[in-house]
Amino acid sequence: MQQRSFSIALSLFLGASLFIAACNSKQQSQSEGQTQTTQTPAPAFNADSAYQYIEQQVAFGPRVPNTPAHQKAGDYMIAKLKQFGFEVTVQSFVATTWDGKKLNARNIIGSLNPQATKRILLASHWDSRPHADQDSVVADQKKPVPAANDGASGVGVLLEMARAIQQAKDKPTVGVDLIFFDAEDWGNGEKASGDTEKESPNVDFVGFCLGSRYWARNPHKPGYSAYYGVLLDMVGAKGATFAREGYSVELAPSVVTTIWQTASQLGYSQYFVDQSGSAITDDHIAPNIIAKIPMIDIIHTNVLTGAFFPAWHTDNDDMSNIDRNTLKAVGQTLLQAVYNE
Ligand code: AHN
Ligand code: ZN
Repeated sequence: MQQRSFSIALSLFLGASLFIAACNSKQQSQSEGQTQTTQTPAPAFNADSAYQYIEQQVAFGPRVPNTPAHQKAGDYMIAKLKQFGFEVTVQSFVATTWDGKKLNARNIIGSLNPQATKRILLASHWDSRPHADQDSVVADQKKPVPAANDGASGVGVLLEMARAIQQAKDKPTVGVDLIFFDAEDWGNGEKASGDTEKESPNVDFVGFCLGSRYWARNPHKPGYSAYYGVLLDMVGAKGATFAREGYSVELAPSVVTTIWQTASQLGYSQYFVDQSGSAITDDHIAPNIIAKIPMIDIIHTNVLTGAFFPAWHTDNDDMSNIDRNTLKAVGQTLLQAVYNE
């Protein structure tokens, strides 16, 4: 009798332990003196799908503010976020450029688990640069940039993450905010490079990053904060290399470590290289400096020269630059990082 109640107690105990372990897969378990962490596997990131989302943006034409292509692409992104079950906030504002133009701009925000207090912010700019001023063909320098990599790639990766999460059986426990910043790329390249050398990091750099500066000063929800943030910029080119960007290391070192470690665990170290890169003025600066959110920039630079990809700010930044393997490395790494929290 005593034996029997003991075994009932034992099986109840074992059953309860198994149940608790099953409920919390992120729990640390002690076995033979070793601490092991098991993690919720992230859903698969579909690179074909991400590629299509980039293709569709590019098909609208260059998404230069104050043009119909820009309007249509923004509407498309809003519709996709809603389709994937994200709560959408559109932040409309007028941005004044360094050359005195007024741009009708929209920051587009998609939120998952809007009530969760612990949040991860993932961002990319969605506008196209109005002038391909780096093009070697002088006649093309006045054309707008197709911006497949410098613009659409980050948005495509984030939209595919949204789709993958919606399809997944297991959902992330953290809140996730996808922010598509507008009016990033109207900057004056020459002045901006001098500017960033002078003061480091400088929120008031000439002309770039108007959308992220607006958002950091006027967050879409009062008192908004995030546990950390990741910006994607030029994340679609074949053989892309992401060195640890300088301001990211300075302002959010632990986030850099987390993301590079996650990439390494997934076997993507040929993309997320173990190397320090230069400091780049981008949409992560204002969130860090103004909104006090530790945010890093995953940005493709050449490991030897530090230059951006060859078609940067040229008429050649079209779909021929986009490689599904790069999209997969970035998207799967970020999905896993989200599911690790
Ligand atoms: C500068 O050239 C100072 N920053 C690069 C920001 C950028 C432009 N990212 C994409 N296009
Ligand atoms: Zn650009």
